[in-house]
Amino acid sequence: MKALILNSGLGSRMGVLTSEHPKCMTEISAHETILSRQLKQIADAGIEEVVITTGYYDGVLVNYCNSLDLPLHFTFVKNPIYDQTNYIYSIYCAREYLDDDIILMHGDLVFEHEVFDKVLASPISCMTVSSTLPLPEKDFKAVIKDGMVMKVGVEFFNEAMEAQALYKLLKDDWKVWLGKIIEFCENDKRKVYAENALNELNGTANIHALDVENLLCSEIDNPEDLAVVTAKLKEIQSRTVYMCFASDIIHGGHIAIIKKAQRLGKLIIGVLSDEAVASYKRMPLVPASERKLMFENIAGVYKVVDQNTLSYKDNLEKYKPSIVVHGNDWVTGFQRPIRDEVTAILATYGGKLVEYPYSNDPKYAEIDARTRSDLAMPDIRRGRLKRMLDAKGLVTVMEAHDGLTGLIVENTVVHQEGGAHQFDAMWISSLCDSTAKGKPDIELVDMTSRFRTIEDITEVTTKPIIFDGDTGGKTEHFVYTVRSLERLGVSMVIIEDKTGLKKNSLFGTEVVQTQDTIENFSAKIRAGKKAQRTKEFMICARIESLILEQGMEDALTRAFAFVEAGADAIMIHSRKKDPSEIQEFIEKFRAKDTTTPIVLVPTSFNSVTEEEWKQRGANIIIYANQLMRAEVPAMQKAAGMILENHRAEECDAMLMPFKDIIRLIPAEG
Ligand code: SPV
Ligand code: MG
Repeated sequence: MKALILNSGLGSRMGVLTSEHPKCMTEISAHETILSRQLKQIADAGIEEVVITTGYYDGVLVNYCNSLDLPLHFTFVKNPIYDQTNYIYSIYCAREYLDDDIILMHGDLVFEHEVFDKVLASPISCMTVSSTLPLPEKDFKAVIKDGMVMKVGVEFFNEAMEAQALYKLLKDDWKVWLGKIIEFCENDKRKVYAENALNELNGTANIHALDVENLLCSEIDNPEDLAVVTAKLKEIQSRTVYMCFASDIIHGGHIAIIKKAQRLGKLIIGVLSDEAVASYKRMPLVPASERKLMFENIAGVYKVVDQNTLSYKDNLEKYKPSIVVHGNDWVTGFQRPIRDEVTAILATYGGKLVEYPYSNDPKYAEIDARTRSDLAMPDIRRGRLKRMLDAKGLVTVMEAHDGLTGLIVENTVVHQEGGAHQFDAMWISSLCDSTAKGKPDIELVDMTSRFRTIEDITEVTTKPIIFDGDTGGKTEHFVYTVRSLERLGVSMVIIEDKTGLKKNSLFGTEVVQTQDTIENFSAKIRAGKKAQRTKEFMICARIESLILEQGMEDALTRAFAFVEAGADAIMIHSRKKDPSEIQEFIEKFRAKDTTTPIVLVPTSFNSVTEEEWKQRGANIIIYANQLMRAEVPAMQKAAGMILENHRAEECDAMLMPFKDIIRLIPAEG
């Protein structure tokens, strides 16, 4: 594609403004002329070849273009009789350079970027018109029929719209018009507009009327026009544009949309907080403070600000951007409510939403997949639980006991209020790991086997892992367990203050269970903390006092002692349906310790919502066995139905087709 700019005219109506240079060099703002603006827009669009017809002050014009230092290749064609002809003859003089798709514009035309973007995006030949501006008395109007330009001239008032000489002309259409221009000039019709030749073609040049309504697209004929255009440009240049980003990395697709947004005004970028990102996809790899730095270092970004919620409300009310830019992917799907809120707020103050097509380029999907696979790496996975706790205050954890349940925890998403709700981490329960192997939960399944379960899960997932370490075993063994878990990328081990043959807590006092002494258990914690090699790994002390009916005081004394010994978190457990003893513990613990994370396993006391636990001061909620309890009755039912019916047909309705199960399993390239 080539650009053709017609600059042979005298510009005599501009008065002294054109006494020393051609009209196109008239300044329209502190740092641009009509021509420098046009050329910059052309270069930004990736067009490299520019043909400029000259006449009046051609030497000044050539030097000026070259001094702009733009990535453009110029061909200057002088119309030797510019003072006796119209631009139809300038085009004729340049005809040998015009064998391509052409962007044609008059040299005195000023248009805003959005207009040029629309022209460039047009799949067919087009001319800019306005359905909203009044018909000018003496300037171009286009007669339009079925959306196509039939005639262009100053004399048409019927079925016409205001029109500007900014065209995109596909090669074949341009050929038809240029042929007619040549015919005119060779028959000595050189003092008319090039559009007079077009008008004889009766619409066969296939030029579509591109309605740019009130967007700036005006020619400058006299000082009054100049004043109007300058004022409008000032308003355009003061516009602010808002975009929000949640990504960890910036790739070419982001840069392309940022560049487009920058053309619409001063670009403010909102960086979504870690908490907000984690609430709708996953904990970001890069914290918000660093993500902000990335955007601050992109040339031309006006300001980078925090966006603390998925909702744009706070920032739209604070910054009142003239325009919000977003990909069109949120027109449907779970982000729709966010979009609806944005459009409603913009409407309150006359702001505008601009949506660009969402890039489905496989190379960006590949970058995303690569980022995801990085998340699975032990060093990256391990530290994310701590960061998530800092960012969200409360994290939710679901039990996984094999690769498949790991995938379910990894991928189950519920869309609510414009966000995507999912589990933050996985719990590798001793109860479910043992049950999956048909064994009792008495530390019978040895660590080698437990680690194998972790690996089955880490191979196919990315979310952080909390490991149920039972009693932690002998202190001398526990120190090895800590390092093995760190190597596996586990974020936290929870060990319970019991000793001897451990039984599952849900049995409570129905079975004999012995609580360890504060001294012994504190020593185990200390040894574990000393053994760990990574700074993010956490050891959580689980207190069994309420399970074993030792009272609240005992629970609290232990909790403070274990924190003193180095525990990174405290888990308090209960098997009562009534949550009040847990609530009392949190209240009393928080009165003295406001920071150590509190972990809960609300299997029995399951009526309290996550939000309420958060308000009370809890930080980690573990759903410890629900997936196992869901699968066992389903399997028993299927087995029973087949036995009853002596065939599988009857139970088919309750079964998931295997093709759907297979979809859960990622194909690794
Ligand atoms: C587990 O899931 O193995 C636990 C939690 O330790 S509980 O079963 O509630 O004791
Ligand atoms: Mg357990």
